Amino acid sequence: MTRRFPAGFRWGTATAAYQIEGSTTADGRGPSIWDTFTARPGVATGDPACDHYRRYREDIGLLNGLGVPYYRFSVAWSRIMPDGRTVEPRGLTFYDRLVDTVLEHGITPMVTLYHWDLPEALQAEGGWPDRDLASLFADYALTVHNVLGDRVRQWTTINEPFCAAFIGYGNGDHAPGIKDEGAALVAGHNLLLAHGKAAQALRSAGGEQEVSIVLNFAPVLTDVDDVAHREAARKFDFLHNRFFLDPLLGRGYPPELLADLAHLGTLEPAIADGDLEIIAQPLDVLGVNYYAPARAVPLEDPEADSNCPLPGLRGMDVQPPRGDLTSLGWEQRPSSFTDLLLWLHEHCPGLPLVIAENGAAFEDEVVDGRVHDEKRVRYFAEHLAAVHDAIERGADVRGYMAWSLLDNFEWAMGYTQRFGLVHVDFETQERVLKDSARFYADVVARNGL
Ligand code: IFM
Repeated sequence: MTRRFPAGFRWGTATAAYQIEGSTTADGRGPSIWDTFTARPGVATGDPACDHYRRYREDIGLLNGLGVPYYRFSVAWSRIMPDGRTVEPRGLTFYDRLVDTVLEHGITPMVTLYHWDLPEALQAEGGWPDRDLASLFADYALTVHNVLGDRVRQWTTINEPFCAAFIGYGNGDHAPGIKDEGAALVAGHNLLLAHGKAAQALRSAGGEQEVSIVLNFAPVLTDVDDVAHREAARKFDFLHNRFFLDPLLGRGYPPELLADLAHLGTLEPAIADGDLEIIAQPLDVLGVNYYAPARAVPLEDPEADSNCPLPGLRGMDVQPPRGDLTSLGWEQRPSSFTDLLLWLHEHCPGLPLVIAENGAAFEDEVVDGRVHDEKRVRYFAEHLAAVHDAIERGADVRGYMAWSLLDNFEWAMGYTQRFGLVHVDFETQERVLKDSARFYADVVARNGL
């Protein structure tokens, strides 16, 4: 059976600055929290990553060869403003040229303003738990827009505030490596505020831009349909999925969620008058990242802290993933993707969705100049079919960005996890198209599966 996607469906690939650029001290770039966090013996850093800062023409040429018409990338705040405030024109020039190169190949650029690489200078002032960052982020957004706004129409403020806040400040697995659950919730609120202020700034610049934010969702599964399991799933769902979504939709934080987090005592005092109005700026599309579901179980003691890495959860836990796993140990469950998109369609009426990331890490090998990554081909085929199912059942999904164009720096996992359509040899920087790249190019060319 052939599955055709709607006419005009946006096919793309996605990357993020710190994961691919390298050249972390070039042209006046200031350190970001990821430079500081990885500056420990034996820890992989974002240098040279894919050396994309110097090889961007080659990489955009690869994308062009695949015939993929959209390219989602992020701008590094610390290239534009090394201290978080003062403009470094050479940083702007890099993205100016990148956008021109993308356009010269007939590809549409989609810019993300923040993909986790906060200037270290702003972390030194307190980082995301400091609400002043929200206004500084809006200034940065406008600065980038002033230079690229004549050619870039699609703007995403922030990628996955969940990870920036809860993993960066909650369990400390990501930069800046802080373990403070109360601060993590405040960071989450301030990231939403930063989104709202940046969205206002982008709109004030005029033009026809499309403004979005990208959230990562984990649909929750339970084995048993009883009150205790439903409540465990609800707690996880509200914190993972609705902490960020509901305020963006103008509904504020769900009262049950505020009650779940009340014992930390930090979130409600951080919500100033007017914040929720600023956060609820109209969105043109919602960026959706999906990788895997989560499985929730109740704990016998409702007051016991959860072992799951979400700040402040009590009385529930997560179970290990099941079935076929990716090399990161993530469960492959395309049907949860369909369920998520249908739920979002209902929960956010009238808001178009774009899949901003979906993909999988597997162990790949170059053999005779080819990478036969059949597991990734299957992953993409199944997940694209899941998106198609959701569209057929009414979900308004406008596009799909494969994560990722290139194998890259996978944050705390360094270079051990390969997500790319294109294999990168990190010693030689040689690029090799994987079978999944050819498969994806074919899907794009047919606008279908
Ligand atoms: O590599 C990351 C990306 O930066 C954000 N979303 C998830 C991807 C895979 O872990």
